[in-house]
Amino acid sequence: TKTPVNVTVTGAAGNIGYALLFRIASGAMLGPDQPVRIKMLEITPALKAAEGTAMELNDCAFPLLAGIDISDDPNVAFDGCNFGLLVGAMPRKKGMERADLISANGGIFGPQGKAINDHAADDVRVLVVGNPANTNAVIAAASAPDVPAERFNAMMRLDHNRAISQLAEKTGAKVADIKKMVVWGNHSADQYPDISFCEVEGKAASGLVDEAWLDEYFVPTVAKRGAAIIEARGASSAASAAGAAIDHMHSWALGTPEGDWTTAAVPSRGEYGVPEGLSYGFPVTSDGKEWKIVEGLELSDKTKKQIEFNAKKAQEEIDTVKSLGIM
Ligand code: NAX
Repeated sequence: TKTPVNVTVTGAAGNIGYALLFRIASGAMLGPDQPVRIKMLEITPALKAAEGTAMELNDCAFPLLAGIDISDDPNVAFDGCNFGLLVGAMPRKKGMERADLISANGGIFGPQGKAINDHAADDVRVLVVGNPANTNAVIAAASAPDVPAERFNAMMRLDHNRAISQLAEKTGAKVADIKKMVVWGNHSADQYPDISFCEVEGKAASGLVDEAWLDEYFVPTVAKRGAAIIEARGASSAASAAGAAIDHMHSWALGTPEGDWTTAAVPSRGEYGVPEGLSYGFPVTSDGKEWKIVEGLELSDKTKKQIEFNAKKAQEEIDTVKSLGIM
């Protein structure tokens, strides 16, 4: 049997945490033969709730669960970390300016990045889920100079999955028969779900749906899905966000299938004109070790324009971070 790996989950007592931890422990994330030790990080007032979740995890008697640690100290929670899921973040409160939100989250993701730098395993891989996820990933990576920046991802997989689900519904195809979806950009209303390269049961998706449906329904429905879930459920996406985090780590650790790709926000090296250093949603493949951005795709003028617009917005957020002295 394999030796257990350490999986750190921040915000472990929150909504996404509650949907995420049980699937990590069940083997859904890293496979049915990989034992895991879960390390939960929470703020001090939420430690008791985290203990309750740990009790339930133990009560599931998961054969792959090798142990649980709970801490309010990032240096402890990231000690030996192989996989980090950074879910806990400061939510936007009424009357809060964007700069206030970024600065509050800088105070969380900066120190967590440093703790990862100083205590995590050499092979650590990090997925940032807490919003603004792309910017928080850049902040965490900047605070971890000894860890290669590409080990810090931000989550675009929920947007990717939402896009697949919408296209499946429209075309009557099974989700498993939809390949090469991509959502360019950052996890915000400015993202661009793009079916240009998509195949549905081996046929080009662009021939199956019309331009008006794409512009007027598909793109806004995917981009604003989070708000629609809140409206319907009275609470924000939790199980679907956790599911996307599981999918992201699964693809990264175990590889993407031949003939397909997925979407992950990874540091740009200037691909498709996206400014270097942004954490940006690209089409990517994984060999089980690292992501590779799919290069050489021929972009339509519309896609180019959307990528450029989104990159400008993402860059503005990073400029705010810099002007606040967070990095
Ligand atoms: P909750 O408010 O239910 O849970 C957040 C948890 O994080 C709380 O238990 C809180 O105590 C903890 N926390 C706060 N600061 C912390 C710190 N410094 N260290 C450790 N833990 C800390 O939110 P939840 O619904 O779980 O959402 C978590 C984050 O995911 C939010 O930022 C949310 O905006 C973001 N989302 C990101 C998505 C994406 O696609 N990237 C989609 C879903 C979700 O909206």
